[in-house]
Amino acid sequence: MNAPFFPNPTPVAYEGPESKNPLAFRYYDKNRVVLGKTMQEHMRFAVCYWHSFTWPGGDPFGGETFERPWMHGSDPMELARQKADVAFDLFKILDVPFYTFHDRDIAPEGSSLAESNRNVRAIAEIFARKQEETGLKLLWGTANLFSNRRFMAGAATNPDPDVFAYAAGQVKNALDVTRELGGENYVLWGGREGYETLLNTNLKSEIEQAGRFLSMVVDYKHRTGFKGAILIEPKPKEPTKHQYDFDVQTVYGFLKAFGLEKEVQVNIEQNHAILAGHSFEHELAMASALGIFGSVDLNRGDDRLGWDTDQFGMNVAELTLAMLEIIKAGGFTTGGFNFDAKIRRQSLDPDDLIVAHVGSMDAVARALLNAEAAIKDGTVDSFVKDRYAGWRTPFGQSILKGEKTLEDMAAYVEGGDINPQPKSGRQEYLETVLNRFL
Ligand code: XLS
Ligand code: NI
Ligand code: NI
Repeated sequence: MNAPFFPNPTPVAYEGPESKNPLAFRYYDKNRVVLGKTMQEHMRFAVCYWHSFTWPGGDPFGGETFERPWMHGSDPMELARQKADVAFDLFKILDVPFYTFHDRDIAPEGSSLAESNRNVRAIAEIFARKQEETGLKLLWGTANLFSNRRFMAGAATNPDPDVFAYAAGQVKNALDVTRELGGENYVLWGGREGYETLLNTNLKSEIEQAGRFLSMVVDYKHRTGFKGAILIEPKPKEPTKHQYDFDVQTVYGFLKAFGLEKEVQVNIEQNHAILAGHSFEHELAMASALGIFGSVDLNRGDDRLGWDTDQFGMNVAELTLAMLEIIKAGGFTTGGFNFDAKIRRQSLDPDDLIVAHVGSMDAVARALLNAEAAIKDGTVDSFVKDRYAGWRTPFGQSILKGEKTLEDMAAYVEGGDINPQPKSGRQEYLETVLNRFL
């Protein structure tokens, strides 16, 4: 590479809401304290390697549009090193605390698993040095178990146990590298863990295999002393017609079936939520209710398209609802907001990468401020609290504790001549209240 890709790799500054500079923050002021934590601590932003540095701008009808310098050359390891330099420049410009990657994003696949794993290690050593120099941290690592044709019929859920073993060997290396780089989580997204037709599929066997695979990962995590969280990323479909990790509630059922519900949490993605027919905030609230909220892949799907468009999250109203759920869940612990988002294939300029991240970071910061105002106002919270007050009485509590039978309920109502009167749910009123803070 001759000229540097980003000619001026200095951090983007906060200029305040009046600024019209697209290369400045208007709301994201990382040291500003909101609800007891700085914005940086709330958000824990991460930039992903795959969309920003590995994807060339192709779609199913056309190839590369970006023509990035690190994607063209004869020595793939040299290109991987160039890519790492550009990536760390962007991390610096955006002043984010974290980044994320798949093994195949950072280093080329070799002719054997051993060679591929060595390539990943070699680049990870560069990362270790760069982390040391910059203070940047790894939010999570993961293994790409979906691009290579060997995984076309699944990784853990493949009909061939050798493919299961291959995937396991790849995950072992990715987990090792993630641990050595101090990664705070490890993610498993099962893009090929599903089926195209039941005519060639033994569903029972595949679910069993997926449970075994995840149990092996958890067991290895404990034996190697990996302190991070193991996260499953739900998605209902794409690339497979049906994916087993359909949504948060389905993943919880799967974890329960294999006794892993205390071991594994979820990484929730907006676009996956809407593909499952849910809202973003539904998936967040469900994860929180089930005690498995882990992290977020921040992006935005198109409501009218049935696939993952992975656009940058810019919808402040939607992000406010999401932020309210995240705060109710206690906020992130090991997780964070990972930009699983890509610029459109017409957004060719290096600046487009910066502007997209900055714009979305600002949208989230604004959402946090809106959520803070709604929480401080307290109207919505106290409405919900009052609505469920009956369940906090000794009577409500005794039902929940399992101290009452069906006959007790019948005797209570008939004996006491109980005739409950419906109360308004007041949805439009609550929506109007919330609009005051948007
Ligand atoms: C694809 C997923 C993927 C995961 C990581 O739809 O979002 O990018 O986040 O494998
Ligand atoms: Ni994702
Ligand atoms: Ni996705």
